[in-house]
Amino acid sequence: MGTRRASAGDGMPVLADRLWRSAEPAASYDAVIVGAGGHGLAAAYYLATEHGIRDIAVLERGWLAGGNMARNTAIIRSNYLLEASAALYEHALQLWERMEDDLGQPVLFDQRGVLNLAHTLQEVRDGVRRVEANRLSGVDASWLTPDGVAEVCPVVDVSDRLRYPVLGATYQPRAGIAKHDLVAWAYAKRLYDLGVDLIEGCEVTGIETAGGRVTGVATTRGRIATDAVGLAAAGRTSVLTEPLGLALPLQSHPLQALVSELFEPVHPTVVMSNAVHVYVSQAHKGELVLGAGVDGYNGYAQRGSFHVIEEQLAAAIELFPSFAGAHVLRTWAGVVDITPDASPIIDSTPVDGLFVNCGWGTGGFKATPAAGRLFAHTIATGSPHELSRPYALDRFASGALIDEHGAAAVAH
Ligand code: FAD
Ligand code: PYC
Repeated sequence: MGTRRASAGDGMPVLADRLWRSAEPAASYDAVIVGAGGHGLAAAYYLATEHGIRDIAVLERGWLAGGNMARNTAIIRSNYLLEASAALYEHALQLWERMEDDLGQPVLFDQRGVLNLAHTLQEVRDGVRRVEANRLSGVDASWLTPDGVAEVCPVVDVSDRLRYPVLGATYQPRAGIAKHDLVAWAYAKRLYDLGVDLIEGCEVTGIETAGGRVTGVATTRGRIATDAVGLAAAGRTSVLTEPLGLALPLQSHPLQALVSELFEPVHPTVVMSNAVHVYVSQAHKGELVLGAGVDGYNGYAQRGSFHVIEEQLAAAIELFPSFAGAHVLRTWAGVVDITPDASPIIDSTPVDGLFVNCGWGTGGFKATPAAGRLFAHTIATGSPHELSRPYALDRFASGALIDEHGAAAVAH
């Protein structure tokens, strides 16, 4: 098992672990998936395992999981407000619960629970409403008082000294974190076994059509013929669809996170705070993992503004005074694509053979297995899975929006 350095289409260095095959592209495939993040890999996996389609290329402009997949903070939960979302994210959570068995690889899914703190009376009302809605949807959820919060996570300051004291929290015990890079490797290794080609350093530069249907893709490594293209290119979907006259309701924004140096286990769960605005967990290795909201401007660069980092550190210290002595080890950013209702799009398009999976914004990691499974269904059958029907493009024309800005729990 060796490693290699090569050059991606945009000149970025590529470090690819040879545990999987980064294949040479063939001249044609039954299906092409654009993007080797979690969603693209999972879509290829379900196309192969549930729909018998194995002649697939997953094309990646950079390297395996070099996008948001290995830049996210790995929080997995299903405590969304609305029925369509609870159904989608709960389906994902159930797939997470059996992922290691399905893929035969470790992904370190750790159901350590998530707390969404409330600091104002309105947040208390919204949180209690969400707990009740979750229970009606079959999602595990309860409302905790400040003492209950301290019991679950003793390092949170629940005193009334805070600028915004903790008034309570929603609690989902089955939520947790996984190790995101292991998830990508697990899918990649299974795809290798299934005979799917994963091609790194291969940027799709255009989608070719004739008579209103897809005929292939232009790439930095030559033309590839196919009559089915699935876009799982978070943050860059519209770049590929706009030349076809297909404008999508998406905005791309940088989203940052950071980790501290390593500590012994001190933080047993995941804590998210909308009002003070930071979310914190402790990684398997021991780093404190902190994130906050998106940068306010649109952009495609995988870096963000310093003031966001400053504010999230201030918020963290406010809620977790014992973290004041921690040092920042590393900061980074990804590029997330956001829809007007903070919910994703999984659909076919007016171009025959072109399918989109996008708009997951700040919350698509938790959806990875479900997003892949539902997207594969759409690609293989040409019609939506029952769970993804509400996530069609036409909701932006009909007005049947799925507004999850609150339960997205990260400022947009
Ligand atoms: P990506 O990994 O971004 O995959 C898309 C891939 O497409 C990339 O590898 C990219 O290089 C490739 N690509 C793009 N254009 C082309 C092209 N033209 N040709 C070929 N390849 C192309 N979600 C949660 O649920 N929980 C969290 O805790 C969480 N935290 C986050 C923290 C941060 C800092 C960030 C940035 C995101 C976070 N998210 C979280 C969101 C989540 O990471 C994304 O919604 C999700 O990863 C998107 O799906 P993906 O994994 O397929 O995306
Ligand atoms: O969707 O839970 C989430 C999340 C946490 C951090 C970023 N997104």
